Amino acid sequence: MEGRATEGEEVNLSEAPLTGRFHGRPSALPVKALLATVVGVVVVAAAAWVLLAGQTYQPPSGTQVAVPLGKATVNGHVLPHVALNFSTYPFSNGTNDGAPVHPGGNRTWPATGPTPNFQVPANALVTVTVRQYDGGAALNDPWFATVRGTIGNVATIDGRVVHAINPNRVGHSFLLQSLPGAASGFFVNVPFPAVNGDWADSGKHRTIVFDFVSGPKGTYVWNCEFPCGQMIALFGSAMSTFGYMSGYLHAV
Ligand SMILES: [Cu+2]
Repeated sequence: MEGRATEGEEVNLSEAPLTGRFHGRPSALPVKALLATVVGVVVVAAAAWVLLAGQTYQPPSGTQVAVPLGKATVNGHVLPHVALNFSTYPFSNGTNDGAPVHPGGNRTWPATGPTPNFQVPANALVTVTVRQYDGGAALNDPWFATVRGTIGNVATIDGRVVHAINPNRVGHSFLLQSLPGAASGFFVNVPFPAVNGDWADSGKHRTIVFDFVSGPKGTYVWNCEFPCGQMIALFGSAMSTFGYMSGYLHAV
């Protein structure tokens, strides 16, 4: 990932020039200050709206419908068993393994492909296989380095069963939860370890496999908890634009 280590610069206001600031009558100052603030807020809001409107996300491959694998028994219940597959990339344009990542996407943004949107049967065993091609760094909170809500609270990483990964070497993560008011308590969290070296074109990746039982019918949302964006403490751009490091899971 590029540009992760940007700390905010401190500005020493005591060194700001103090001359020539005010020219109006003293009684006009609060009104001018208020007007300036209002204009500033409007300009910033307009700029944000224009930027975000230009980034409306369109999944290049639509919604991935899970592949049926037959039946599985979980805690004495026979459930449909299905499979999902996706990859996490250090960029959001071009192709990998022949699949478009995000045509027209911003190359400097990491992304999930070929789509971040999934459909599974309700109350089914879902086996997810992830190929993680990105480098990484430390989580803000090591809590997210622990696997939670999967079968056995484990994931298999490059063939090894783990309960947690190193919180300082995380590439991306998958935190899946229900929307407010639906399927209360549904929660899955799986961290993906970083690749040493950064680029999907190198062909290097980590393989993460995990199983979870989907909840009742409804729409669920997932997002990445590794600060892999830009600006806003690295929670801007790809992290704050829906569809790059976030998406839907529809249980039908
Ligand atoms: Cu991420």
